[in-house]
Amino acid sequence: MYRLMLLARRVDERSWILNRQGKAAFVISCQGQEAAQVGAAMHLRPGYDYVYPYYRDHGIVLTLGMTARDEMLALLAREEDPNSGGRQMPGHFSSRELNIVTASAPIAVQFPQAVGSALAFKMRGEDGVVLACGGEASTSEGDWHEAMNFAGVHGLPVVFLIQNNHYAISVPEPLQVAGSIARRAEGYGFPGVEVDGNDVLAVYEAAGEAFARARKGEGPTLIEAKTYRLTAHSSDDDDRRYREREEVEQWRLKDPIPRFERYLMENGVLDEAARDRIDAEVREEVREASEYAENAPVADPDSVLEGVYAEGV
Ligand SMILES: Cc1ncc(C[n+]2csc(CCOP(=O)(O)OP(=O)(O)O)c2C)c(N)n1
Repeated sequence: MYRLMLLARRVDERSWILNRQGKAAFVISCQGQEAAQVGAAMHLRPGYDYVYPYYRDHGIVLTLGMTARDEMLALLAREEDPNSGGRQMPGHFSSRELNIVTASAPIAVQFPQAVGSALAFKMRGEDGVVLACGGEASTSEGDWHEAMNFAGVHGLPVVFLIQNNHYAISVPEPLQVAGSIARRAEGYGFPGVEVDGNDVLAVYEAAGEAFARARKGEGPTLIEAKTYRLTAHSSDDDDRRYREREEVEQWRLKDPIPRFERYLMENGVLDEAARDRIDAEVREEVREASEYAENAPVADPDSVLEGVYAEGV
């Protein structure tokens, strides 16, 4: 989990560099949310369970088996990008082999779709689980409430993971969320838990219980992971206009990666040599991925409508 969190962070950092160099048009970060993502995604069986990620979920797709190279190919819109052949926005993940369902730009539309996949698992009598992710602002949308209700009524095998990072672009949580997100689950007839989203082990444990319940046919769970995004909303946003630097610095002290690193070292799982080796390997993986993608061909403009309209209908 430590390596995956670090990989997500380094891919993200590299993406910002490529953006500042004018090579990547748009970056949307997972920085600060790696623990919530990796801790939950560890319970997925790639290619069997289904995932409806949201645009920040680099940690989720990397845990499932996407690579740094896949991420860089998508970021730079290359033909070989396995998500969409360079046609989707970065962060709109998709993989048939890994059962990652592509996202649309409107927030929260993934939740009713995820619940539909969970219904299919139930109707087929299979023990698959669907993970559906979003930020706290997506819980303001009707789609989320409809999905929660339908999942509760039909006792579906779906885990809702809300990564509450306290902002919807510039809108702070108190102007967006009434009451507690986790406690809303009770109204839909299933358990909701609030967890420290910067503690990967806490998320791992909460998600483990949720996945086990779903697999046993005991229905949905809502997990609200309290976390913080350390970067601006996207590379087009200037977060200095709506939040104090002191606030960001306070949250940097709770950064999930150094926190987990300290824990592993204190408990004798990781030492400085192993830490440095993992860091060097991850940096090299990301450097190679970036170089590969920069040299990869962009999609042929004549193929722009492929995958948009059905052929031969
Ligand atoms: C239906 C809809 N409304 C508004 C937007 C514009 N928009 C994109 S991301 C975003 C903020 C979402 O915040 P949250 O769900 O908390 O996730 P975060 O980006 O904070 O991780 C908004 C308002 C959109 N994409 N779709």
